[in-house]
Amino acid sequence: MAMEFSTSVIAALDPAKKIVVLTGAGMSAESGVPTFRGEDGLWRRYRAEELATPSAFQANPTLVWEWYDWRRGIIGEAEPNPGHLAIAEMEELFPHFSLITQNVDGLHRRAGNTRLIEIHGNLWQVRCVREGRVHEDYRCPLPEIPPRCACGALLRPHVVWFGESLDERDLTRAYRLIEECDLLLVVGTSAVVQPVASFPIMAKHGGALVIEVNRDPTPLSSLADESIQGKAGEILPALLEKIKGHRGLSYPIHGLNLDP
Ligand code: BJW
Repeated sequence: MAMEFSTSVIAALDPAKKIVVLTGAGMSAESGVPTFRGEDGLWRRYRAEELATPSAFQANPTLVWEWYDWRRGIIGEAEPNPGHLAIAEMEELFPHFSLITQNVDGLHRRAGNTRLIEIHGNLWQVRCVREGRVHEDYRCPLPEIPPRCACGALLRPHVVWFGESLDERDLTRAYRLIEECDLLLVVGTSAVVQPVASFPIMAKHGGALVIEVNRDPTPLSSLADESIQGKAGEILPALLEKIKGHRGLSYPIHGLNLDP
């Protein structure tokens, strides 16, 4: 059965508009990547303060790295799902498109998105705690836990832990995109972790339309202009098809305006 969307949702996806997509862990759930909160969430089985904080790493880098190595194993096997692919296609279709993801799994990049900010970092990057140098490391499992830099110091995952500041450049870029956007599409996030949880509120203050796609209701659901309940891997491809059908070939694809 064809999925129905309100006319305001379709109208909001005008190709001339500035669109920002903001994603969270629910985006990758259908790729088999565990979310954090909720029934099957990671925080149900592990204590965040024991694993995703600088003090946890200081106290027990081996434990923290074992957890990250396990997650890298799951993510390494995962493939972008139809929701990721739909968002990658949106980047092709909309000239003013940006993606901000809280996900560290790299699946948006693998799906083909290039105009993206990985605001909580990337699990496939490691950082020397002494020199601050970042490099990619796709080995899985890691041959040595905890891994070490050539300088002898510990390497850590290049992700943002609780109590740590987000990268200032990324945050500045994200704030600007949020302030300037006409539409914010928020997908698969529980919208509780700051500062990202404030982005939809900021977007609304700036006059943007906020549309949420989530399997379950969240604190954002009542604030959003539209809250579409369902799985990202089903809603986003359907939404994309609807937009393409509604607009015909009027999108400026790859710089070519195909309007008759
Ligand atoms: C589906 C689906 C399907 C499922 N389809 N949907 C102000 C007030 C209070 C506290 C703070 C504050 N400012 C800062 C803080 C402290 C803290 C914070 O926010 N705490 C709150 C929890 C209260 N924030 C920070 O520490 C941040 N730093 C900071 O602000 O620095 C300045 C500062 C520091 C200290 C004090 C004051 C200022 C840093 C936050 C870093 C978050 N890091 C993590 C780990 C990253 C690395 C890793 O992966 O290991 O990031 S925590 C974890 O949560 C991860 C995620 O990116 C993040 C958000 O989770 P997300 O993506 O929303 O996932 P879930 O699981 O929560 O939700 C999944 C959703 O999907 C659900 O809604 C499902 O329904 C849905 N779903 N299947 C569609 N198929």
